[in-house]
Amino acid sequence: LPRIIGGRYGLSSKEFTPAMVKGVFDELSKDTPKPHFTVGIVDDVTHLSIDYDDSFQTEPDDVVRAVFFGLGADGTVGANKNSIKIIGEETDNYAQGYFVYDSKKSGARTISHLRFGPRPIRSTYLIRQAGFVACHQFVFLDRYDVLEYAAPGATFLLNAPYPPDKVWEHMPREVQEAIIEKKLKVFAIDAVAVAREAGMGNRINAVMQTCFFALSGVLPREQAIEKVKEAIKKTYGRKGEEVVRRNWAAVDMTLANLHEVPIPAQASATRTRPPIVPDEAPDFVRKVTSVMLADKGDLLPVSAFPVDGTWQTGTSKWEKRNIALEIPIWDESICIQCNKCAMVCPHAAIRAKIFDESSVNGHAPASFRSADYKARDFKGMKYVIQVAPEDCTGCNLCVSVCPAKDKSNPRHKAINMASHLEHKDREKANYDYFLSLPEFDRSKLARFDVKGVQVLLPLFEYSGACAGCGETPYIKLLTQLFGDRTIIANATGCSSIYGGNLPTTPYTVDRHGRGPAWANSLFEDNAEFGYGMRLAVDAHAAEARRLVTELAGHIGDQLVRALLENQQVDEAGIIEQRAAVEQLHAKLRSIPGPAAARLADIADYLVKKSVWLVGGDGWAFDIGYGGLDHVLAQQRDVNILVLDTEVYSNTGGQASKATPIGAAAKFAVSGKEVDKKDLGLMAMSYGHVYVASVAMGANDNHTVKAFVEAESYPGPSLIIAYSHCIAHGYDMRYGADQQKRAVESGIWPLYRYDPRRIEEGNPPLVIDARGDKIPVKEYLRNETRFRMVERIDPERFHRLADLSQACAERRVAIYKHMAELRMPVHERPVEQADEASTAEGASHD
Ligand SMILES: Cc1ncc(C[n+]2csc(CCOP(=O)(O)OP(=O)(O)O)c2C)c(N)n1
Ligand code: SF4
Ligand code: SF4
Repeated sequence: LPRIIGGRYGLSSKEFTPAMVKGVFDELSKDTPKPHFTVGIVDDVTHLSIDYDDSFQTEPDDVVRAVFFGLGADGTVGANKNSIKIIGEETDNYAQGYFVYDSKKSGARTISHLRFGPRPIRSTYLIRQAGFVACHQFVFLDRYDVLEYAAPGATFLLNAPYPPDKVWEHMPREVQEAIIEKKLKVFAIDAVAVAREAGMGNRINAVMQTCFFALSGVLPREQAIEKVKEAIKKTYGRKGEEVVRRNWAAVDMTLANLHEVPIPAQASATRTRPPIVPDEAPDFVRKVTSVMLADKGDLLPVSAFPVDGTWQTGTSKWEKRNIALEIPIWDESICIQCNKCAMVCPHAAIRAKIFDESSVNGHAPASFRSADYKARDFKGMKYVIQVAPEDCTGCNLCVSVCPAKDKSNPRHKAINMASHLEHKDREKANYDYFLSLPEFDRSKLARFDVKGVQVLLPLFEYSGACAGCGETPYIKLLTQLFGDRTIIANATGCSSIYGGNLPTTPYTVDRHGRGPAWANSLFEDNAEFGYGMRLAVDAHAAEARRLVTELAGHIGDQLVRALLENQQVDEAGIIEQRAAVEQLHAKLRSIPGPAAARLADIADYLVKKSVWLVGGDGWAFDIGYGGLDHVLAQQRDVNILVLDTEVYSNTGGQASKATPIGAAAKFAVSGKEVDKKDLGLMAMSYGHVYVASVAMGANDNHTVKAFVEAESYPGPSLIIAYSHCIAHGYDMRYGADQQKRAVESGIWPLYRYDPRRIEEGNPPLVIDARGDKIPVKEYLRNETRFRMVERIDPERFHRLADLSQACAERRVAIYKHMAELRMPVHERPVEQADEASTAEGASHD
């Protein structure tokens, strides 16, 4: 009988190469092959994986192989796709491209693998040995073994922020040695300088693409340049002539700035590549995370992974991406200490702290600056704004919202962007010192405004969201306000990707090792998922309260009263409750029996939890709407945060029911005809739901107020948060300005509907912005998603813009009317989390 042997390959999207195929055949030809095998993973637990000779290759010599390291959203992948098209269409070559992205939303690493050859290309795996390697970001030389892809004698193209005669000395020693050993030809260009001179900002794709064609010789130079320009016109034509003209200018300036780097016979650098993570990183981070960060995760053996599938949080702090070309530098003499910069930063990379000078250790770096704190509370304290230079993405948002200017030079603000290269080391020392300063004592928080809450420790930091992201500042705020009591059910979308990312996780813990709990189920079931979390929390809390009463004789009346009567309405109450729970734990250790053991397990539920259901508009308005509506129709204390980017951002910008009228999006390319659904108004129709519409960039204090009110409301709350997004098509540094325009034009209302006001005899709806200050067109014209429609069909644009104006006016009129309505007072049907309601809650199925 033939022997049948089963094997698995490509596990977790891993590579399956000719070397592995040969390994399989070699295994089969053994006298006693393994009865089952895996190939491509190192399985040191079941020992079923087979060995193979990784250096075995079958690729023919006449195939041109090129590998490009780029930064997500820097245009490298797009340019390479264009190159494939050009070569595929303009030469007799066959072309192939594979694009490998890491898990960051953008602003992270991409590797493009391009093959060109005279015969159809059937190599369905990535390139290992390339004749051309390009590194579009100099910092990558410190982080990745870029030249591992270079075949002997290959050409290496490097974007370097140095003149050609200085490039060599700035390379780490390992890179110099690899260049010499492999006899590489090295070419360098300061592509950012060229792009900026051409008016392209930091977009270097056209420059680097031109270099590739000039060096690779796959097409005659003149013809290649002509084709690159044609491709630019095709790609960017819709964005306007100016964009095309600037790209062309960048192409024309490129070759004069491309230089061959002379290679000495010996490596001269004393600097070696820095360790991926520092020695003080936790064991797991050093042994597992760092391997993934170095792009060698596929080499991790099975035994490296936790058996129960849990994954460490608080690891993004070990991933120093250093992707900013410029970072904000603080001028304490101008700062008015408003904390707006810290509030808006998508990456928690600029922070505020107030501290008592007498309590610090006195080892401040000479460059560390602080100022006297200007406020009635905390008199005599010091204040500091500090950037995390290695985590900042250089998005510029903080600088653009900073209101403080030097009167004699209004271009100089209290924070100003300056070269990362020049300031990194100094600011890194300052930031390390900043982190060592004591955290603000939460129990002392008296003011719930931006100035007050931005000194609280964020428990969501350095995420892989896009530079300038409009979603993440809301999540960061959430963790600052509600700290480790936060429990988040996250719908699939951008927020589940940057929130639950690998290799590092941005949700983190405080100095007690406590942080938010977070989980993602699906796109479509998040409201139900989070509702289930609430029911579970309530059931545990009710059981804990029952056991406290049952064991009252052992625990003591005073502590029992403290535990059961504390309403935990503010931070001081929460802190008192935590202390009481600590005392309870101490008592329980000496109380025998299963009831005490059970109470010890669940006692932490006696501290109030804050349950949040978080997701995008695609989830809340469309795919998860049924569940969301169901949860709103209950009476449980859940808080819903909709990060409204008005499209499905995570999957490339498909229209949702939140997409506004006139916007071009996928599935609505010529401009959406119908206005966005008014989810807030629908939720208000229930009467018992707290509803707020916020836009942090337009009114940040309003956002804080809405979050605090929503959380304190003991029933369902819904916050719809305007989140600017790269899908809207403008430079994200202006995100806050654009939010302001949205509010001032009536496109985006600011309001708070609080059913508690009904009981006070007041209208429940309060409008917090007028919405008739500027015409809607003034808002629309700043975003490509609307302008595209104007370019293609001006008449349609004007029609849709007029409709949009009418819709905005209608919305404002409805809200104004509602804001005058006093409702009959009735008892609020909100249930508390007692045992009866838990039993009833559990029967909702
Ligand atoms: C049922 C289902 N359909 C489609 C997807 C693919 N998908 C994942 S995230 C996403 C878009 C999320 O958009 P949105 O809720 O607006 O959040 P954003 O990414 O904009 O933050 C889609 C379509 C999915 N995961 N599940
Ligand atoms: S530039 Fe952007 S990422 Fe950097 S500190 Fe400012 S807001 Fe944060
Ligand atoms: S936004 Fe400007 S003025 Fe306000 S705290 Fe930041 S640096 Fe100071």
